[in-house]
Amino acid sequence: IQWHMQTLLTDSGVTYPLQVAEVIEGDSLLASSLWVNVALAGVAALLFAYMGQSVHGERSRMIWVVALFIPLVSISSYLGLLSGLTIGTLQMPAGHPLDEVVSQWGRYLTWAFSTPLILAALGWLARVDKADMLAVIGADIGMCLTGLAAAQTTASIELRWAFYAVSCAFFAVVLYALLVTWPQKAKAAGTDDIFGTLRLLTVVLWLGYPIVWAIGVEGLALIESVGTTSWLYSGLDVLAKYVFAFLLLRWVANNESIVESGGSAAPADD
Ligand code: RET
Repeated sequence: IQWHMQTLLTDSGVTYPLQVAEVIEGDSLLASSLWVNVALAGVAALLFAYMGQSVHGERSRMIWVVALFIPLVSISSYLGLLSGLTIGTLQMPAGHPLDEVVSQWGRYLTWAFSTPLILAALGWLARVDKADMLAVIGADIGMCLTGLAAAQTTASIELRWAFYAVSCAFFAVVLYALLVTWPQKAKAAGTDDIFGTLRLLTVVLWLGYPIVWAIGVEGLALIESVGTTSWLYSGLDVLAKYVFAFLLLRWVANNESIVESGGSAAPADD
């Protein structure tokens, strides 16, 4: 792949999506990390569509709709990467361990769509109010977009890590809500059991993403292979998206009365 990239770049100076797509095809580790998710997201979408047939209440259906969109966004995201449309090569600034990096920037872009879906589902489950939801989803989108900026910045190594730090600050807002404020609301809503499980899954898996960024090709490049970096993200995605959404939907389908009634708390604000 290194050699292939080199020829592409010296020949034209620019890499076009078509050429990048050829590179992906030539790197079976990278290609498999992407195709696996297209396949699993397809299975998940069909399964969730089927599971949704047994859900009738409005709040339950809202959760079901966002859960179904999670694999659909994922298929689009991975096809973007596979087609070369959302992958590019970047010349790294001085101080970066690698000269040239294959950046899967489409990942960061589509996280701005997929992660709000996950948080919306958790927020509705815990019956948080609209202001809480807005703050957390706003911070989450900020995290994804500044993560995208960190990956695409080539002006200097310091600026790359500055964006990384801002992204972490946004992430801290999300973690605070998931660990501190939302659990109390879930308790009042009577959904604290499943919320606790999903929160643990989410917090542990989401922490994996900034770690992969930091040790992977875009960060310190302790892992120098783009295929391995990509597999780590893909593995996290499988658990944080399809397994997460499956557990959520199965619970909602079996406990619709709790979701609709709002537990022992005062009536919801909406
Ligand atoms: C980045 C790098 C900059 C610092 C931080 C990050 C966090 C990313 C996270 C991503 C979660 C993605 C999920 C996708 C599912 O579709 C952008 C890697 C904090 C938490 C769950």
